[in-house]
Amino acid sequence: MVGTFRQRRVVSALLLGALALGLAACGGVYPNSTFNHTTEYNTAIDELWNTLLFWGTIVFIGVEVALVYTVFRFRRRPGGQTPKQVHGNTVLEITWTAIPAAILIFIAIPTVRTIFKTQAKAAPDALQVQVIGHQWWWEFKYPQLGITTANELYLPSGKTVNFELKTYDVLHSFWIPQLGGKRDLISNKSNYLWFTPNKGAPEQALNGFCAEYCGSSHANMKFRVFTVDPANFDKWAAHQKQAGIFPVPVAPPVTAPATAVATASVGGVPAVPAVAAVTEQVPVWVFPADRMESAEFAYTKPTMPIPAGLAFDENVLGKGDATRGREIYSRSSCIGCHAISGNPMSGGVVGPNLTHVGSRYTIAGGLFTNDTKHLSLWIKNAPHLKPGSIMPTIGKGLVDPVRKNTVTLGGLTDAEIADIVAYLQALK
Ligand code: HEC
Ligand SMILES: [Cu+2]
Repeated sequence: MVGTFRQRRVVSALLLGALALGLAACGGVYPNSTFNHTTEYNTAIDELWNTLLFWGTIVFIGVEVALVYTVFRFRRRPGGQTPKQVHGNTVLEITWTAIPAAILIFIAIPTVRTIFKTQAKAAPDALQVQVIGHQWWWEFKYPQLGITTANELYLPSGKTVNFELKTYDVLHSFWIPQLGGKRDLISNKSNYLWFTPNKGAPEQALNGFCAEYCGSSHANMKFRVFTVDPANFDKWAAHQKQAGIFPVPVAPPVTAPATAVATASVGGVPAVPAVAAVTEQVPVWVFPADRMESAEFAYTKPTMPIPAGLAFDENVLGKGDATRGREIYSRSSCIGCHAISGNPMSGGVVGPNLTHVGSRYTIAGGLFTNDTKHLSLWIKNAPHLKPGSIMPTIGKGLVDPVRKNTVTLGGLTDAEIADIVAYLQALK
């Protein structure tokens, strides 16, 4: 046995500590990890990483062994002589050029192969999804299906999805760590990214992020991704592509133009025009609420607290009338920025499409849960909840922290906002 008892104790304590640290690194739950095999894309990247790590480890060990050997073998000894002095050594120089060149080949071949594989054009039958980055939320369009939604992305497992990445304003970056990617959204240019969520994989809720600094609420520009079975995706899509209509037509199907839903004019402003005949309503399908509530997907839930000092009249909170809400919404500034297919007054494109806002789990770029309290406060005073928000303060008499004005004309009372909330929540 070499070393004293004390030295051996220190060495074994260090080894034990290293082992404990190593094991601890394996035990955690890392929901946003990128080391996954959930798509062919991240599988290819992970395999490349493992290959490079393997060759890198061999090089590291080789270099360290040679270094340590040299240090000990040729160390200065008492009475030792000056070693032979040389100048130039062709064999040595060729060797230390050839070895790194060979190593580079080992790195370059799998790297270039992976680049070509992941940058190739997506299969022509892929599901097309347009991703449009906005300060500070995400717009998702499914051109083949006629769906426009925001901040919640549904993907069918086993089907290749081809993202066309664009921006409405500044640079953003689209990133779903668990599925792979991270690609920039660049002005006046479309970038592409494609992958296929594994066929038959369990349905999942995942986090998505903006990964390119884009202004004051960059950190608040998140989204949710749901990878679901193809049959469920079809149910989701069948519902989402319908118009967002309130009151929801019920059986027997309405065949005549729904004049009954249009009410008299309010304060001289024309009533919402009647909606074209609706013969059928497909029921809403979203990722199951009980699974969203479970600990399994707790990491996707918003945690941002409501800032202090924001109040909403408890007497009207959650007690709005949806029919009245539809009228107020349809004559307020909302319609200039938001679209609701099924409400012909509402065709704005500055803010998220609200056609099925009631069927979404979150609002404002995944920042808040889509419940009565958050929705009411959001409409009343968005810039206080989200720094820099492009959506202005709507609450009558409040001061807008971005625009520094007091909201008078066009401002709404808590009772009016509560009505709008009831309307938006009815748009499942
Ligand atoms: C000047 C344009 C503008 C006006 C006016 C406006 N909004 Fe918005 N709205 C936005 C923008 C932009 C967002 C996204 C903000 C973000 O997430 O950063 C938004 C977000 C929302 C959201 C959250 C949607 C989601 O899926 O995240 C709701 C609900 C909403 N607005 C309702 C309303 C209502 C109701 C009104 C009228 C009382 C209104 N907005 C007026 C621009 C506007
Ligand atoms: Cu950003």
